[in-house]
Amino acid sequence: MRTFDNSTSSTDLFRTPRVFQRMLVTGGAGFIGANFVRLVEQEWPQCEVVVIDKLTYAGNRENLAGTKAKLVEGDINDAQLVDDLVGNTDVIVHFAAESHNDNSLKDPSPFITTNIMGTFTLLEAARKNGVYFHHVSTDEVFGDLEIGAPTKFTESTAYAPSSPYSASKAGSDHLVRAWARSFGVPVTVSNCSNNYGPYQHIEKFIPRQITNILDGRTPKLYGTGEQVRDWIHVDDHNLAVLDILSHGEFGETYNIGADQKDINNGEVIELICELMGRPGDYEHVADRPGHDQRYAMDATKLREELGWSPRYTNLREGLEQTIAWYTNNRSWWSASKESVESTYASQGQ
Ligand code: NAD
Ligand code: TDX
Repeated sequence: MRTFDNSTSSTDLFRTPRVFQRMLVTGGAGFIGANFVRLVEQEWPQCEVVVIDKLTYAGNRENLAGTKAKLVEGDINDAQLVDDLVGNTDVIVHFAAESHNDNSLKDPSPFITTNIMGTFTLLEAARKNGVYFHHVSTDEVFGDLEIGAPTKFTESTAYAPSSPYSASKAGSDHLVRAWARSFGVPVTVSNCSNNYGPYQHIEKFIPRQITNILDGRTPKLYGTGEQVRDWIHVDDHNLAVLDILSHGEFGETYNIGADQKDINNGEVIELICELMGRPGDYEHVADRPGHDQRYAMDATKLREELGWSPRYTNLREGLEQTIAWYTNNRSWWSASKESVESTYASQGQ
């Protein structure tokens, strides 16, 4: 069992950074995980990365093409495999999850199995092997805020998840904190707002609209489109995770958000249509049941205690880069477009 020095104050930006030689990334063949693996190679080239990923519909080997990461195809619920991998690493960075709200409304079952049971399996391995565990979570655990209100979620906002997805993530967050308090497992937790950028599955809002336009389809806006999301570029999310890994305080939670001015879904779709030369060309479709109205993250703690700030402060520029990526990587998404859209069509979306 290793011991960890956590004696300095969390406000000490100059605390000796933790340095890792070996890292286990769960869900590293998915959107945020694959971008994270690429970032670790750039920023921490000494670190050997092993990825465990079940390669569900959302995972893709190609997302790791050209990286040095070793991909182990496997389930985070496979206790023996997980224990073997955790016994040979210095840190676990846990991204693996079922991640799409709309899917959780059709069938919550894999959300419970992966997000709750899978996290439990990893925590038990972390406990047994004395390994540091970073848990990647979401702003959705806090429920939603009123549109137009000045309020934001802070780390002490009470949990009030709305969907099976967000409830399963909330459950996993609670497990992580309990394993820290009851068993002394060294953990950190991050809760981030909506990500966008390269390699995001085309079921999600922004890549769905970009690929709709590229594929000659009409972009689809749920309901009135007045819901607000707090968009952050995936690299900014992952840079914050690196900051937490290197000098975050064990047992602490950090909110991650880019402090964008409130922008609703209708305005985002308008912007995408404009940037792609099809201004105003989108349609309203059936709303999401239980649709969360507004998310907004207060990331003051992360900024002040760990010195993080976002690199992408202009959504228009981030979207231009993302549109260019989907335009230049048609083969990455085109094979799945028809089936994603026919599933949505069967739901009136
Ligand atoms: P994603 O769906 O793109 O990727 C998830 C990955 O996990 C896939 O590669 C999938 O194959 C893998 N996976 C699923 N079940 C598994 C299992 N049982 N065992 C092993 N691997 C499994 O998701 P994402 O958008 O990259 O999200 C990653 C994490 O970040 C999730 O925990 C999510 O809750 C969190 N998060 C996402 C966002 C966002 O905007 N996308 C925002 C905040 C937090
Ligand atoms: O076609 C669409 N049209 C539309 O209007 C889709 C797919 C979505 N929407 C709306 C619903 C949401 O208000 O856009 C908003 C964003 O939808 P999603 O991309 O599905 O994201 P969201 O439900 O907000 O959750 C995301 O952010 C938090 C991620 O998928 C989660 O994994 C993360 O935890």
